[in-house]
This record gives sequence, C-alpha cells and structure tokens, in this order.
Amino acid sequence: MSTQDTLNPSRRQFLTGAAGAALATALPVAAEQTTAAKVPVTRGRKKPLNVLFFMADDMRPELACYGSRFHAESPNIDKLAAAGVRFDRNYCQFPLCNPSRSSLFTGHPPHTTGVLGNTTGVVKEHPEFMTLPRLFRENGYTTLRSGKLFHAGLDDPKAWTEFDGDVESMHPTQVGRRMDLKREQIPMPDGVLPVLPGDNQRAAHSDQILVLEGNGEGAGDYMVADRAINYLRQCKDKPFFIGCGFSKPHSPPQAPQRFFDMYDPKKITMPTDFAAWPYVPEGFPTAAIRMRNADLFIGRGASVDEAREVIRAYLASISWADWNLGRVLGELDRLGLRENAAVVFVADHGYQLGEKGKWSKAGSLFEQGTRVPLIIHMPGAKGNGRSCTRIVQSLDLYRTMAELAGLEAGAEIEGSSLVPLLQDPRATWERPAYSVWSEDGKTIHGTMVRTEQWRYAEFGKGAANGAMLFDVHADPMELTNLAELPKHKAVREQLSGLIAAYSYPAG
Ligand SMILES: [Ca+2]
Repeated sequence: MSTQDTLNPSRRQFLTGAAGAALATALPVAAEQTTAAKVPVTRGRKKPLNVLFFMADDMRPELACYGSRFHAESPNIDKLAAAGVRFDRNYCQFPLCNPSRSSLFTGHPPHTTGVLGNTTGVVKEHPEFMTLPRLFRENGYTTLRSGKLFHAGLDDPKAWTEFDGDVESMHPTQVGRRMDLKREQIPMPDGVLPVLPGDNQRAAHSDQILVLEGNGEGAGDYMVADRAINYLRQCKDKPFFIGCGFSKPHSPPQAPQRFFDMYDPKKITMPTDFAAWPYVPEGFPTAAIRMRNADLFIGRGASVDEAREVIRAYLASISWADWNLGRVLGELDRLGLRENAAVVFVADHGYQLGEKGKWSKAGSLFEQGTRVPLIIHMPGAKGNGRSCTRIVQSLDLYRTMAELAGLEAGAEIEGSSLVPLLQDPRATWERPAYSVWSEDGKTIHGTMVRTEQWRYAEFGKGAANGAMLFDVHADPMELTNLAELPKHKAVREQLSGLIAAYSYPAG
C-alpha cells in the first residue's frame, strides 16, 4: 500500500461517519481537527521545544499511577504523571513490537504501513514515509536514539543525526544470577498449539529470570539510560529529540535484587480467569485466543507458584525500568532543561499475565493486550496534573509531537493531535481506537474497536470467524462475551460498521 492510499476518501470514511451516527458524528478528519487546535501552549516560545521520548517494551499500565492490580512500584513514572497529563485509555495499534512501533513512528496504522509482523522494515517498504524523529531532524533538530525505539534491526537510518546501528552494539554483560523456576510439568490440554519451530530458542530463554548485580550496571537498560544521559549533556545547548527506549519488562525478566525485594510472590493474587494453559472461555470464538504463548510460558503450563514468581519478576523489571527512567529525568532537571522539554512516556503494547491462561501480547485484542500507558508532560499545558479518560491511540503521537514543536506534519499523516486534551483533558473527544492482529504477518485476522463503553472485535472479514463484545465498565476483566446477545444487536452493528470501514475500506 502506498501513501496515496491514506488520502483516499474511502479509506478515511471510517473517520468521517459512514458507520453509526452516534459514534461517527464526532469523528472529524484528523487534519481538520488539528488546524482548529492551534493552542497557546506552543505560542510565544522563544526557542525550539526539546523532546525527550521514553518508550518501554511490553509494559501494560501496571504502574502505581494507573492503579496497578499487582501493586507495582513506579515512583518516577508516577512523578511524571503527576506533572503532566496521564492518558488512562490509550491503545496501541497492534499487540506486537514492530507493527506497533512502525505505526507510532510513521503516523500510519498497520493496514497502511503493511507491517503486520516482526520482520518487515517499515522504511524499507515505504522509503517515502517521513518518520517522526526524521521530521525533527529535517527541521534542524539533533536527533539521537538510545535503546529500542524502532524494532531491533529495522531502524530508520535517516531519522538520527548519529546512527551507529542497534542498541546491541553496546554489548551488555548482564552480570547476575539466574533465579531458577521449578519448571513443573503440567500436561498440555487438547487445543493448545505446540511451540513454533522459530520459537524454540525463545522458549529456552524467555523465562530465565536474572537477578542483576549492583544496580544492573552491566545490563542493557542501565546502559540505555547512561547513553541518554550523555546525549542530554551533549545537546543541552541545541534543539534535540532524544529517544530513550527501555527493553524491560520484555522477557526475559531482569532487575537488581532490591527490585525483587519490593514484591512478595505469596501476596500476588492471580486473576480470576487464570489457568495453566491458554483456553477459550465459554461463549468466546476460538479465534479470540491464540493458543500458544509468545513469551514466558512458551510450550509449558504455568503453575500458580511459578506464575506468581514470573509476575513478581515482571513487576521487578518494571520498577527497574522506572528507576532508570528516573536517572534520565534527574539529569534533565540537573541540566535545567525541563521547562523547555516535552517529555513523553509510552509503551509499545500491552500484556497478559496469565489472564485466560495467556502470557505476553501476541494475538491479544483484549484490553490487557492493547492498552498502554501514555504520559505527556508539556511545560505550560493547562491540563498538567490531571488524567484523561478519553479514548486515544499511540498513532496520535505523531501529530501531537509535531504540533507541540510547531512542525508541519504531512497531510497524509493519520491519527489526531492530542494537544486539545493536553489543554483540557475533559474536552469533547469521541473518537474510537483500533487495534489489529495478524497471525501470519500478511493478512489481518482480527480487528478491535474501543469506544468509551465498548470493546468489540471481529475475527475474519465480516466476523466470519466470530466476534466478541464487552461492556468495559460492567466487565473490566472481559469475562462475558456479549456479541451474540440480541439486546446488543444495535450496538454490535454500529461497531461492526466502524471495523468494516477501518480494516476493509471500499476502493
Ligand atoms: Ca514489545
């Protein structure tokens, strides 16, 4: 697909209102909305706005400031949330690293990028795309990246003023000791799919919990923070866009001992829909559950004891990433740069921690798989210190960051600027969010639409392989599929119309 596709009116139709009057009336085309939202937050700025863009890997909003179910400790992210605007309902466009990041950094959803798996490089497929950091670079910014922003090995070399390859070039030594699990053998039930040949190596490493020595000085995320700190020092006198991408809490879990000590596995309460193996709950289509895990419990069942240990390790990894983020923000403050810097914190996608027997993100069009933390601290924004419950998408970050910095995003860029919500988190905003999943990296197999009250997903065109509908207020854990109930027929049709226009546009 080409950039031209994004200008095709039929493709934009899902935004302008062909499907479902109640939802669609409040879905103006993004560019129009952005024009109307040129706001004082960017006016009168004497020097270019700097950007410090944090990204975490595989981190669902399991953070104290988001009301962590497992009581995660995240004091530095909490502090950032208290200073800026915390978006409580932000959704990724694809529950997997590369497609999600490719969408975020190009301002195009996965069906436009065509990136539906972890092997396709978005700038290789679409050299005409102007990625977000490249937009800053071409507008005179020094753009630098520490750690994982684009997916490993699929970066945009034109995006960065200094490009030295991937983060792996830092050669982390990761000194620590392994925390071995019992690896209890739990018989595999019918229906669970065997490990894919390509996942055998991952299966052997994904759940190897590492307790790092010291502060984790030899490990990747410590070095990522160090590099970002050095970049801040280098750039303090010139306009910069610095990306800082942490690899935790992506598997395998790792953190120094003191971050494990924050959590007692015995006190971890497993979710009500936990099971040792992935399962399809009664009343759900089989396509809703990917019957193999992509991280942590790959090809083996999870006992409650091991599940608690792994959740603890996930939480420790979050707290260590939070600590590293705090080091970078501390340097931003020490250098006196906070007042002229927009700070963003986002993750690439969500995660399941045993819910419905699932671990990791792949294939999850549930709230747990697609909802991600998003915090933006824009100095002077009127909404600072508040939370925003409007439905937003990581896709929206492109237009948002461009507008905040006063840069011109191309007309073809999709998504909507969040600047009106930074000024007033309760501003009228009735756009839905969309996520898709592809099992083979080529075809979209499932599409999810999220509105303020509903989550609806269809599997296969026209829900050929089933659908699921949840009233997210009444059923936040998404335990009861309402899709086939006659009383929800009208809302299902409305949401189905949005999905049809989004994933299968005419023309
Ligand atoms: Ca990821």
